[in-house]
Amino acid sequence: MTIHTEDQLVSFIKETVRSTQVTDIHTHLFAESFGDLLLWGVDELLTYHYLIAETFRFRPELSYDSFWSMSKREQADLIWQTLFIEHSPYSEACRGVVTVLNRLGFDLKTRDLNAYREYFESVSASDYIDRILELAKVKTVVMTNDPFDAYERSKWAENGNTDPRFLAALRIDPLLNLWDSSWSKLAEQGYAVSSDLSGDTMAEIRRFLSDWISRMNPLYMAVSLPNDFAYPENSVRVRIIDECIIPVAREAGIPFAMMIGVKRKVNPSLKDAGDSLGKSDIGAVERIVSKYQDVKFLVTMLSRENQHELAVTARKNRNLLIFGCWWFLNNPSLIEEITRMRLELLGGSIIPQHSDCRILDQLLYKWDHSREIIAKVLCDKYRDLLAAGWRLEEEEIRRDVEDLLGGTFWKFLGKPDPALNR
Ligand code: REL
Ligand code: ZN
Repeated sequence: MTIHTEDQLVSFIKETVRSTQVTDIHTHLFAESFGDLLLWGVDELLTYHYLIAETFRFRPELSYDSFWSMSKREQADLIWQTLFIEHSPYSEACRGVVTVLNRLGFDLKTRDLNAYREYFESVSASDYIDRILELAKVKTVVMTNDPFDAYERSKWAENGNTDPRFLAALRIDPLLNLWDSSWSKLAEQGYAVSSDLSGDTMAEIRRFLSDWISRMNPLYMAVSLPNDFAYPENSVRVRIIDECIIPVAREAGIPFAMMIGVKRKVNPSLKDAGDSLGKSDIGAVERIVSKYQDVKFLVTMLSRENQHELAVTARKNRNLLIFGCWWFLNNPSLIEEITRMRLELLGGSIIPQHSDCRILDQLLYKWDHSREIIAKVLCDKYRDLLAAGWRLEEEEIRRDVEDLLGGTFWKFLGKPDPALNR
């Protein structure tokens, strides 16, 4: 149907963005068969590392050790008291909890955490997964799967993944960032590697990657990289990228995802909450993607300052697909700015957002909040077209939104969206 008025346009876009099912291309969630690796429920929500960092800011007297020696429930109580009762929860991470509780139908007037807890004690993981995916309208969740983690490896050995709504991504941070300590983990798994990369080491790393690709069937291989990531460079990391990651990605026909700009452990006392960010050299991205034009790269960068040049680099290299507003960028003001700029430079050939959820329930807020902004930006873009006399068809807008929320990702992979056959 043709759209004639602005009102019609705005309500159609809002409704379409709200109701379109998403492929969430990067999360830290797991399928039910991974047992307690899947985090869910209000105490997990409250102890999300974003909220831990915010709590310490309001509690100068709180020692790190005393916080870490508390039980999860005690930590959650303290965070609730600090961030939700003694202050108003308007930071994005706090607002997220409010959105989730609201979407689950809790009475927010009572602010009674124990009453909210009761619900989670009565529901099974399996029912809760169904409920959240349905409410969040997320059809496919891409996990982050770490073959260096012994506990996760045991889960792959026991059951693996049997839920088609969850798909794997092979995460290889230790291989590229911590070779000095990770080579022995490969050796323990039976790969003939040595710390100085001599002998069969490179071939054995390739064998390790191929074995895990066969076991997990990942959609891509992924790594987070520090803000001083350089390419090319005379380093173990770059040798492993050139001699192992690239050939294996090419052979398996899967992209290499680079998440660039993290500074790990700037405050180790905060544990997961202690990571930060820094500006990176876009030249490194330019050089690697243009050197390997037959390999696909998914790239996200953590610093706001890198976003414009990353979008321009994508214009020059069709084997580069940029994705998401990662971590410290996942705030309404920045999502809006970045999404607007990307659509202006790249049209729909982007993945505007991923959730990065660590806790299942967060799918509700991360996607609700992002959808609102994506819809707002799209309204402006289509409004400009309407004003310039372009004929707008509902079907075409629906197609474009489906692409932004997953279709572009599947086309880039060269695979049909598996959710279409479920
Ligand atoms: O995948 C990553 O490296 C990051 O997204 C995580 O390490 C980070 O802690 C995450 O919670 C950010 O949202
Ligand atoms: Zn992540």
